[in-house]
Amino acid sequence: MQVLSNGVPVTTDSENFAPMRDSSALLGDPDKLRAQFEQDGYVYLRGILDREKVMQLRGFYFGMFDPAYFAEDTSPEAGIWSGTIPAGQLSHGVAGHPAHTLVRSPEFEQFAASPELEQVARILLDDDQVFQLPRQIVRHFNKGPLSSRAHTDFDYMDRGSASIITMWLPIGDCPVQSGGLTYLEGSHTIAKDKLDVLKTKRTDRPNDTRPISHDLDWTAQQLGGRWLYADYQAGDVAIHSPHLVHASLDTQTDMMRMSVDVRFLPRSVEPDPRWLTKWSGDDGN
Ligand SMILES: O=C(O)CCC(=O)C(=O)O
Repeated sequence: MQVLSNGVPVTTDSENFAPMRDSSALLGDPDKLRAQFEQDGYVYLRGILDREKVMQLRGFYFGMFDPAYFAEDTSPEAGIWSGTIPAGQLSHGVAGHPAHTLVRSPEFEQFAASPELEQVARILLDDDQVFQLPRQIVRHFNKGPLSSRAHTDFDYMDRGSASIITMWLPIGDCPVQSGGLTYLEGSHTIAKDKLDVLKTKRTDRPNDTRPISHDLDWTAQQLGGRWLYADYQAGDVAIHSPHLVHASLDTQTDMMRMSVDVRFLPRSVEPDPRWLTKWSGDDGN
């Protein structure tokens, strides 16, 4: 099956598309893990969260939808799309939509407070006092030509400190064909003005100055580097620098992609005020 992002094919030969480095073995060696993060702009840690807890959150979320959204004889936890959007289903993340409800639920709060996440944040930020931003985003895609465009996080949070890390958590298994996160190798060291000049050149969102492009091949041709992928499993975490260019891939399976991103920063630095309130799909940020 071809790999796509926003309906545009992504070249997958080994010169353009490569697996992420798995840094799980460095978990017991904080200095080496931090050095790897600084070198690559990301670390990919497999199975650091309890799979059962992750799958329970998936089941809790999909359990809030109309059963017509799911294929017959499948559980909400499996998250298998029926191929139809039930009448009356609200836009993603607006008040009343399950994603909006989820991020305000005790179930989610407990999940986001998993000590494994804070422990890794302390290592990567090299600080014992870390803080999780309250604006935590739930993403969910059924099959279709839609995914996150190439961007850096700092373009969405540039009214605060850049001493911040993002954790991307697949809530369920997410092989490449289900549309997970992809990183542009080595892009965290590229100067901002080199990224900024690309933003108007090839974009399906001419009125939004934040994304670089919806075309991942074109982005890699301009900046160099391969797109890095993973066949994520529930319990894995991919963590990136706010300067690393990343995007996501289209969901081409009936199994829906659900993920959460949470962000940590040292308590001593100034957060972007837009990230201090709960996320809503229509908050414009
Ligand atoms: O999950 C996605 O599609 C994009 C997530 C993202 O860009 C992020 O976590 O920074």
